[in-house]
Amino acid sequence: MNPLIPTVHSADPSAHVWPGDDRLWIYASHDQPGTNTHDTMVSYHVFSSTDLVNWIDYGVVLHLKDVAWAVSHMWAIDAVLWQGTYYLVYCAIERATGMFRTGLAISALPQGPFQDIGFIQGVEWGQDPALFVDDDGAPYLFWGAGGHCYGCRLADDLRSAVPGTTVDLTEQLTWVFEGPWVHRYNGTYYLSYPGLYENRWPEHMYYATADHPLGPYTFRGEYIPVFPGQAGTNHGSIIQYKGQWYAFHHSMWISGISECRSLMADYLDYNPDGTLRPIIPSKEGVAAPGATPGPSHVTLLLDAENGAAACGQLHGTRVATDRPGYTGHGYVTGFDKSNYGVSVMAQCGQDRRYRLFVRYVAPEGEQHNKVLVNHTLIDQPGVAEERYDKRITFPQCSDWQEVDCGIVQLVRGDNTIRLYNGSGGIEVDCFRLEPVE
Ligand code: FUB
Repeated sequence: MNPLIPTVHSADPSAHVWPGDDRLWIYASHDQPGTNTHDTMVSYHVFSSTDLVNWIDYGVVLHLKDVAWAVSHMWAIDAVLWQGTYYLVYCAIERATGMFRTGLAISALPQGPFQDIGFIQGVEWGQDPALFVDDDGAPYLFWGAGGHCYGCRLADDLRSAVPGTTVDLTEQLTWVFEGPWVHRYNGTYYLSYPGLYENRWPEHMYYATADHPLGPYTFRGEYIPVFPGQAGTNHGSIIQYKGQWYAFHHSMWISGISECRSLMADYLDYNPDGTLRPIIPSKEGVAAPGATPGPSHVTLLLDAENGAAACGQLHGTRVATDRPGYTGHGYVTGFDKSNYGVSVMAQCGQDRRYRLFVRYVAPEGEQHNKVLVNHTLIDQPGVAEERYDKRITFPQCSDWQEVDCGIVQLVRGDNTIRLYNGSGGIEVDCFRLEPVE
């Protein structure tokens, strides 16, 4: 159902299906709840699903604090799997020049977290990047802002524009304002983009087609009109998943605030002549073929080992990878001194109750650890009343299992979850939060 991701405010969805992976991935920018400006955007989220109804939110995957060259405005993004590495392709204002740059950040896993490796050389005012890899393996970058749109061929390391290949596509893309996205259908290149009809807000979604990624493009019209509850902006991606085409975009359906957006998805179809059938954004939204449609269920999965890269922290503990079966990049071990622990950050769009699970092993016997949610010790159901000291019991186990820590209240914005004690004897893989409907 729409909004697709009701639990956290996110926008500018770039949807991808990676080879050999049956999940659909969305890379999205993040709006702080209650904000009335895009200028405060500082981080990105990643979501995955196999049915487009049940989703995993991996939390913050890149934050401004970890991008040395950037000062603000972490706006629209894209992602690419390139030579075995996942790249987040994003934009931000460069500290030295005040100019939008197109940053690259890398991860060995599609869900991040991503580590910045600098910005693409030869691209100026590189807002709203989209990276398209053609069938022959050639990478192209598109970007656009303030009523202009450009494209270029990228070098094989993605780090720079190939000199002499940049084309100004603005005149070919009627009403273009920003946010290009390129996909291919039946051998034709489709460049879709938010545009301002007669230079007036809000944005419509338009598209143009070409026989080559860098054009020339022919304007084809609108595929998402302005709709009730739309934000001032719209921005989207088009992709085929399990045989069905989808358009991902955003609205202000939950907040009613133009800068506090939520992801949307609708079915997209082509006419026999290859033109797109315009979409009316629907409450029903989408489900993958064979899946039961219904309200989206978004699990927050926060890997303990991500630490500061995901706005969490390792308090005296360390990351290990020796024990197989962990999620993400590893797990956290070394809880062997008083108050050693680990914390993760959970972002929410609204105050919401979740059931919290911790995935762990405790081979040496039952362990007792404290769990804080936003500076408050939580009680395990049925255990807390028996004792004064609030602790969660982690039964002995030598293979990964989850302990149910009960229902916790998260508040809109940033929430810190911390597990600590210091008795040793435990290794922590991840925190799973299931919204209580
Ligand atoms: O999300 C911030 C900005 O709003 C994006 O970069 C634009 O495309 C618009 O969606």
